Amino acid sequence: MQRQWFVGWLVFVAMGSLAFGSPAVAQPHAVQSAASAPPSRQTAAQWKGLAAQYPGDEGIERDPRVLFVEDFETGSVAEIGRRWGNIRLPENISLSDELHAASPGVRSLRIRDNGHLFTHTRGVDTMFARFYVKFHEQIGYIHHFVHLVADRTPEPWPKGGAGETPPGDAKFSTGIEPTGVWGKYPPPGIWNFYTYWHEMKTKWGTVFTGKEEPIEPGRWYCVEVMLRANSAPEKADGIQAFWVDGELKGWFDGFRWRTTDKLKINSFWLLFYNTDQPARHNKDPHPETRQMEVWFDDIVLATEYIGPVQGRPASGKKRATPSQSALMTPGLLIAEPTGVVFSEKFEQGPGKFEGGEVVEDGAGGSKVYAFPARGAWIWNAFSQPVSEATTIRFKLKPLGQPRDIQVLIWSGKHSDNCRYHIGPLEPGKWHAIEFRAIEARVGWGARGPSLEGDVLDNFKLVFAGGEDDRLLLDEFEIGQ
Ligand SMILES: [Ca+2]
Ligand SMILES: [Ca+2]
Repeated sequence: MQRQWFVGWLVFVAMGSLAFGSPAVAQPHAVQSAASAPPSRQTAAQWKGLAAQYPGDEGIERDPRVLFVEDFETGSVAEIGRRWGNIRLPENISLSDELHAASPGVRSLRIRDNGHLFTHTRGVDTMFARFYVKFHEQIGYIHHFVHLVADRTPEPWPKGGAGETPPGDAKFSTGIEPTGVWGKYPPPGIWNFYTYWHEMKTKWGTVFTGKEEPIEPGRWYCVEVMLRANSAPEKADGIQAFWVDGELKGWFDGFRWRTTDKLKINSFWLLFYNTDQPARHNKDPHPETRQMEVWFDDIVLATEYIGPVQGRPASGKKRATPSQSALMTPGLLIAEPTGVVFSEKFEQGPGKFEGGEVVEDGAGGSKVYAFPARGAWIWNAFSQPVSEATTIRFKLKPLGQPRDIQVLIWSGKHSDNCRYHIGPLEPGKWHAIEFRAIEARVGWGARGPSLEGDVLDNFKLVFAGGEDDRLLLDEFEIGQ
């Protein structure tokens, strides 16, 4: 049973065109640091950093406080993308011999125009992210930049969510970004945080500006971010802070980032995202002369302050053993289903499904379930306590123009429907849908309480559409 489920997962991953090239390899086993007093702005200004213990960063990847290391010294861009787990626009990403003065290696990463690398670490309550960065001398204003993310239900790819306040048990994130402050500073501007969490007051995230020092284009900087979760769901003692070249430049505290300590910081997004919007917002007089290029190097993610590279490697030029995404270790970030507890393929009829009819799909003679906009549902055919692992998976093929496809699951606990919205699906094609039951939430926008801790004993699929529009459903499964 377990094996069957796992094979199904691999097939799903392949269908999603993901670049998981290497088999799962366990990360070096890391231990949580002993609990210590919450840091303050005063104590943080005195931190020396764990990089001081590893001249030239040599061996830093073996420190139990270190979550992830990338020095861009090993492998091609494609191989780097595979070990991170997700890469966007690799054709814009290259290896470069531009180096910062303390660089212990010979290569950095260059991104032009748009692109990203996205990865996961084991979930932590405090994440530090140190990276070296240089902007092109003719850089323009940048739309979005490097992010740290806490995501309860991580996927290999970064999720959207712009303009949406995330539920307090699902997600929070912060970006360290250059901003022009509406044209007050020349490009790329000054560093600030661009932050999303459940208590943010504005639709489009909240900005936190530290010491207002314009970033010089063409010069390397060592930037480090700390994102520290609140210590208990009811406490507003979360922090975010940033350092530039080892000096504390921004400190913001008093955040109740999350409403459950099951939500951990677990994702790092090396993002370079550009549109023409920031040039307009900052009234850039010469956007056409801009060169949107950035270099990155010597990234270390850890549970304690890292600090800039100190000294030289004892062995001369060093090369770190590259880290890889924690998502490649099944069950490390979120419990995985160990078996299929319910399955319906419609080969013997509709089973307990109602609202539609069994038809031949045509392809391979498989039978599938066709239903109109009012929906298809299954009641009391299973009864599963909803845990982190509870996963619902099925395939859908729209005929006509079904819109607003969504799942409704009645919650006895909340006396309301929990919803999960399925994005627009291209008609005439089969699509693999998979989500965690805890992602289903009360409310039209599915931003209310989660189905977590409830019982899954019914399921309904509905959509908006005309009289002749149909959805085809097949291979419905619940994993637990
Ligand atoms: Ca390097
Ligand atoms: Ca079938």
